[in-house]
Amino acid sequence: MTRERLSLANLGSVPASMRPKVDPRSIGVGIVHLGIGAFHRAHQASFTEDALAATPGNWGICGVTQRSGAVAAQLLPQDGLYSISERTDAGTRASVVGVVREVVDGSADPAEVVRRIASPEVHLVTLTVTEKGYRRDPRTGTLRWEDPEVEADLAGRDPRSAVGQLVAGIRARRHRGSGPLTVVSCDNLADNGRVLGRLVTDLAERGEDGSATTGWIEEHVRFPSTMVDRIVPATTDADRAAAAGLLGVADHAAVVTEAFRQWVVEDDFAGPRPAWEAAGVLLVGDARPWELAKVRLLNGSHSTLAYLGQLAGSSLVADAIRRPGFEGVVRRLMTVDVEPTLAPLPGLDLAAYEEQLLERFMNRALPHRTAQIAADGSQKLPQRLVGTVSDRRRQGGEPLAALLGIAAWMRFVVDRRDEQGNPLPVDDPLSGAIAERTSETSVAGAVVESLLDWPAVFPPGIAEDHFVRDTLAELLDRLRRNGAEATARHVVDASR
Ligand code: CS2
Repeated sequence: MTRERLSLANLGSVPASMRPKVDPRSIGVGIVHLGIGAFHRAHQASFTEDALAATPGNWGICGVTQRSGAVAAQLLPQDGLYSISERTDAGTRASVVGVVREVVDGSADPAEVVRRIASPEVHLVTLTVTEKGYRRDPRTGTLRWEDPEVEADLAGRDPRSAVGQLVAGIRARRHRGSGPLTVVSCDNLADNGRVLGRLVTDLAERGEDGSATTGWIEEHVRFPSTMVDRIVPATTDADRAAAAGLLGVADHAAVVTEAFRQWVVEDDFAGPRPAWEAAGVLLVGDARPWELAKVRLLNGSHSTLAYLGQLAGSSLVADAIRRPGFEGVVRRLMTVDVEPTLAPLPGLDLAAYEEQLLERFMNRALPHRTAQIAADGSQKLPQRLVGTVSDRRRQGGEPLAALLGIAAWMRFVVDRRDEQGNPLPVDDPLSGAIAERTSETSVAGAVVESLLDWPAVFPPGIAEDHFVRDTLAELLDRLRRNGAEATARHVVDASR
C-alpha cells in the first residue's frame, strides 16, 4: 500500500496523541544543528520540543546534513516533520516532532550553512558530527592540518568541514553584527566543548582576519561541554513500516529509540537558550565528570560488547550481552576498571546507573547492531577504553576487561573474519593505515606492538608498559585460539 508522506498538510490525519506538542508553523528558527542524523532527531530535537511545550519561544531547528543529502531528501518533502518511536518491552510509543523547521544539504549548498549560522535570530549551533567529524589530531589537540578538507576550508572555499562551517559562520556574524553565539558539541568526546573551542580558535587564527576573529570568539562565543545519552539504532525499512502503521502516513525520516534519554549541559551560554531544564536537561557548572563516566561506562561497554559480539557472531547488542561471559566482562569493566578512574558525582548512584545500563543493553525491543557500534573504532577507542587503561595503570591496577575490549578491536580490524570465518564489516577511517601497520606479521605480540606504538590511537608511552603489552598479546592470542566466549570467561575468572 502506498501511503501519503507525513507533512504539515496531512498532520491532521495523524492520531491526535501523536501530533507535535507545539505548532510547527508557529516556531521561528533559533538553532542551527550540524549533522542532523537519527541521534540528533531522537535526542536534542526531542528535548527542545518538550522545552518549547513548557516555555514557548523561537527555538526551531535548521538541520544541516553534512556528508550526503539523503536525510534532506527524507525530511524536506515532510516539511521537517518526523516521528520518534520509543520501544520498550511494554510496546511502542510514537510521536511526531515539529521543531525541525528547515533542512539544508551542507554538501550541495555550503554557503547557505554559513548564512544560517550568521543569522541574527540564531543563537545556538549544536553539533553531532561523530568523533571523526572533528578532524582532530590527538597528539597535538589541534586540527589535522594535512587533512584535505581542512586544507580546502582554510584556503577559503565555502566550508564543508564542521569546524570550517563554524569559523566561517562566526566570522560572518562578526561582520554583520549578528550578536553572540553558543556552540554546543553533542558528540561522545571527553570535554567536547573545550576540544571544539580549541579547534575553532585554531582554524580561525590561521584564516582571514585571524586575530580579529579569535578576539571576537574570546568575547562573544561560548563552547559549553555536554554529556548526551540515548541509544538510537540506525532506522531500518521495517522500522519505517512500523511507524507508518502507527501514524497512518509514511515517514521516511522516522527514528526508533529507547524510552531513556539524558542530557547534561554546562550552563555557559553567550546569549539566550531554550528552557531545556523544563524538559529534564541537567544544567551544571562542569559536565566533564558526567561525560567521562558516561563514555567510559556506557560507550566503553558498548564497544567491548560490539567487538566481542562481532567475533562470536552476535549481530545485536541484546544477543551479545546474553552470551556466557560477556555480561561478566561488562560488569568487571564498569566496577573494577572504570569506577576507580571516575571523579565522584554527587547525586549519581553509580551502582544503580550501572544496573540500568545493563538493562538498556538487554532491551530486545530495540535491535541495536553491533556493527554500527564497531564502526570507527580508531576514533572511539581512545576515550572509551584506552583512557581507562592509562588511568588504571597509573593507579597500579590491572584493567583486564578494558584490555579485552581493545584486544577484541585488534582482532576485529586486523583479522577481519569472525569465528566462523565470515568476513567482518570493518568500517574505519584509518583501516588502510591499520592494514599497513600490521601487514608484516600476524603474530599476536607483533600485531599488538605495531598498533600500540601508534599515536593516532594510543598515548605515548603505553607501548612501554609490559603489563599492557603482554596482556593484550595474550588476550589476542586467546581470542584467536579459544574464541570470544572462552576468553571472556577467562577474564571473569581471573577477576574473582
Ligand atoms: C554507540 C553510541 O554507536 C556507538 O558507538 O556506543 O552511539 C551510543 O549508543 C550512544 O552514545 C548512547 O548514548
